[in-house]
Amino acid sequence: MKLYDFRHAPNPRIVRICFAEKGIEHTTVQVDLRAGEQYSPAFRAVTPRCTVPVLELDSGTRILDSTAICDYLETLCPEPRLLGANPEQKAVILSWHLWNQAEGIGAAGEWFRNASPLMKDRRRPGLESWGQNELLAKRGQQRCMLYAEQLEQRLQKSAWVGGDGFSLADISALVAVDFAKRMDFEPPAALTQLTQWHARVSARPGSAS
Ligand SMILES: N[C@@H](CCC(=O)N[C@@H](CS)C(=O)NCC(=O)O)C(=O)O
Repeated sequence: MKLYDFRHAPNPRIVRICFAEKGIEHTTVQVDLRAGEQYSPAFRAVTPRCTVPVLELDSGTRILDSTAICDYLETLCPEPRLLGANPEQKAVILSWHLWNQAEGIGAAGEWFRNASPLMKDRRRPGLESWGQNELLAKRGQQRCMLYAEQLEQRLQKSAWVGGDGFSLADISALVAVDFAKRMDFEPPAALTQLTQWHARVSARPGSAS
């Protein structure tokens, strides 16, 4: 199996942590998004979306989305479980995971893409050029705070984001919070459950991936 990755990007990190938690062997190819390698003819032949992660199976089949890749890894190697032990748990975990991607990574991404000089004319992934927008940068920053507050509320009710144990929902929430931190977002100290959960999840060996 070959993972097309970029070590500084959030969605590939979700997949890297799943690989590490499950101890699944694979090779990695770095696609340097800062250098524009996602637009190269060679990578466009891998995916017309020009995004990472992509998982290429030994059969040649390619999986083009982080959630689909994590689901595939779970089916291939069910232990340790990251998507629950039954359909109900899986649905709850996925509902939090998808929320983390849309509202956490999505918020930090909106801020990053509209504020960072690295992302000039790259407000959206893909070949089309989209100019940056100051209002969207501000909105992304505000959405990061809202996400952190809502995550705190979830963690007041549940020790883990997805329910009874560590899961994909904790992985994507960690990636979302760390991505926001790279934009100088610091969750307020009053968000105590979030702070404790973040320390607990960060201490797992796989989180260094
Ligand atoms: N829904 C996709 C989103 C993939 C995505 O947007 N990846 C970003 C990195 S986190 C990317 O490749 N961006 C390319 C670019 O910014 O040009 C997934 O979860 O895998």
